[in-house]
This record gives sequence, structure tokens and C-alpha cells, in this order.
Amino acid sequence: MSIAAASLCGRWRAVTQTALQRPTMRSTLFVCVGGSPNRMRDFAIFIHQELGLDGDGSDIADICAGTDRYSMYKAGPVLSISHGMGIPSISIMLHELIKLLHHAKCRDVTIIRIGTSGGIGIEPGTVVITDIAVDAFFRPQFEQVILDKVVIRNTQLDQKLAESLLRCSKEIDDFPTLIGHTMCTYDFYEGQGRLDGALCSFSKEEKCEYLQKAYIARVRNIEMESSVFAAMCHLCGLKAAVVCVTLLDRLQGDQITHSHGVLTEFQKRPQKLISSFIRKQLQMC
Ligand code: R2B
Ligand code: URA
Repeated sequence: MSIAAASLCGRWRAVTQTALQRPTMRSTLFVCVGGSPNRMRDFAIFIHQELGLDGDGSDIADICAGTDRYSMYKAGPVLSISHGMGIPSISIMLHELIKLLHHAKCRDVTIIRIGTSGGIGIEPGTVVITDIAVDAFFRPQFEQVILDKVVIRNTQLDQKLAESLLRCSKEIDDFPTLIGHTMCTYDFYEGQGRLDGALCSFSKEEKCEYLQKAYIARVRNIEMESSVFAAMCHLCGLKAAVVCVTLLDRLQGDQITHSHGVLTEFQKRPQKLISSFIRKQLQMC
């Protein structure tokens, strides 16, 4: 399926011109997306510095500042965009981003979601590179309701890209990383088998049984955006990866217990890996 040739609204026309300028200027473009606007600003500054661009990057401007929906920063060939939490939020952003890339005639785009997740049976701080996103029944698919029909979409991510990222991770000291399935849910509490939400209708034993089943189905982490991200990128022909650090092991509990400092370091891990990967790719061009 080709990218929809929908017309750009004025907002996006302006963004296209400022963010990407003339499409022929760049043959390689990296788009990094993540939930939090602050984290994506930090990532833009970090990648600005890592790529040795002019200045320290601290004056980087939010290209989408007027919209209040998401933030977008550009550092050289890298766009850094926030997508909020959950499937509906990232899906809106991706529709608008993919139209932007299409109208700007961007080619050779690599898009990577960086984020946080709950691990299953792995050490907190481990970075999981997703091979395929699965739903809450461990099925490798995303169900999109279109008009009155359920359309099943493929959630396979780019295997070569995942393997390149894994190779890259091996060159960084003390950087536990693996490739595995990622379960994408519609909810953080009951939807991820947590006992500590405002509502809970199952026992601790049922929760443990479900998470054990997920582990046996090769799920190594849980988050809330990977399935629609994988499905949309796959259909639109974008090379895509999902790289999430795990903040806790869900087989051990529901709440994050590490100190603020440790969690801050964990959250930088996907950024560190992607920065190293992008630098390598640019050296090869
Ligand atoms: C990871 O963390 C968020 C929930 O706390 C959600 O956006 C996700 O995928
Ligand atoms: N994000 C999630 O969606 N789940 C977790 O357990 C942690 C982060």
C-alpha cells in the first residue's frame, strides 16, 4: 500500500518547509519517536552533540510548538518527535508524520521508537529490540477497526535493522540487550496484569499465570504503542525498529522500585544505542 496522498494542511506545510527544507537535500533521514516531549527534546540535544553539529544544541526549537499535540525537533538528519501514551495517540502522530515524509519526498527513512517498558523475566535495565509486536493474546497482529470491519495488520519489524542494532549494542560496555517479542496493550494497569490499579478483577495467581504464559510465548517486554507503530510502518514501507528499556521485571512485581538516578540512566540507554547506530550509519554514507 502506498502512503496516502492526502493534502497537507497549512500547519504541516509550514513544518515541512522548516523541518525538512528541500527533500533532495538529504538522502538519509532518521526519525526517532518516543512518548515524552521532554525526553525527545533531551534526545535531540544529545544527538546534536553526538553528531558534532554546530553549537551545543540547547537552543533547539520545537517545530510543532503551536499545536500542543506533540513536539518535534530536528538535529541534522534526525527528527525527534514525541507521541504521547498509547495506541490512539501514536497513531494520530504517525498518520501526520507519514504524510509529511511523503509530501517532502523523503527517501531511505529509518524510523525508531525509543521508550520504556516492563520486562518479563529479564533484569531491569535490559534493552529489548522488538522483532515482532504481539497483542494481549500473544498474536503477532494489530486489529484496526475500519468502518464496521476489523482489519488485521502485520506487526513484523525490520529484522536486519534489529540485528544491526543488536550488533551495535555489543560494542557498548555494560549494555544488556536482547531481541524479543514485545506485547502491546491498551492499558497500563489491568491490561498489563497489574494488581495495583484502581480496578482489579483477578488474583495474584491468575496474574502470574498470564505473565508466565507471555514469557513462554517469547514476550520479553510490555508497552503500549509498538503494534500500531509496526503495522503502520510496515504498510507504508518504512524501515522501523522498537527499542525499549525495561524499568522492572513484571514477574517480581508491579511497581518500579529503582531510585530516580538509576531510572534516569536506564531511560538514556535506548538514546545511547540509537545515537551510536546513527553515527555508524552516517559514517558509512
Ligand atoms: C511505556 O510507558 C508508558 C506507560 O507508562 C507507555 O506509553 C509505554 O508504552
Ligand atoms: N511502560 C509500560 O507500558 N509498562 C511498564 O510496566 C513500564 C513502562
